[in-house]
Amino acid sequence: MLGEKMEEALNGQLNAELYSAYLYLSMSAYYHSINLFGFANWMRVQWAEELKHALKFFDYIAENGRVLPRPVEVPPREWDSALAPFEVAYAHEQKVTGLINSLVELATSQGDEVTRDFLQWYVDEQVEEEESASEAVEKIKAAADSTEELDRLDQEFGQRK
Ligand code: OFO
Repeated sequence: MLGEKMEEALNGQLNAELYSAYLYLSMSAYYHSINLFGFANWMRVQWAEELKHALKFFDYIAENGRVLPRPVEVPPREWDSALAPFEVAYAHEQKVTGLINSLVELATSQGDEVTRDFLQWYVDEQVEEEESASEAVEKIKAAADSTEELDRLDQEFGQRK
């Protein structure tokens, strides 16, 4: 059974993962609106990843305590360039890594080894999350000055599954 503090913090993270999903879906909508459909696909795939993260928290909390839904913040809707959402995504993933690390610290301080082990999956996942966002930022920066390069990148991002 989860301690009260741990349950509260995990519910907070469930909410943060749902926000991440909504943020990436909003970014996908933005890219649709500027006809970068491959970029939109990349963000939609990321949305699905975040739902997976959220559901893993949901299942763990439900099995060991109580899921307590709360409102999910509305994400931004507009950005001023093709690069901007990915820069925001990278900064966002760095923030999420910090949130996961805080959960690990809490689990450790509460002597909750089971939750600490459960969180290890997220610790590893965040390394990939940061890497893929930062890689995408670099690729967009390299392609930004040429329409042809941007089109090529749009096709590449369209292949993400
Ligand atoms: Fe759930 O890793 Fe991104 O936010």
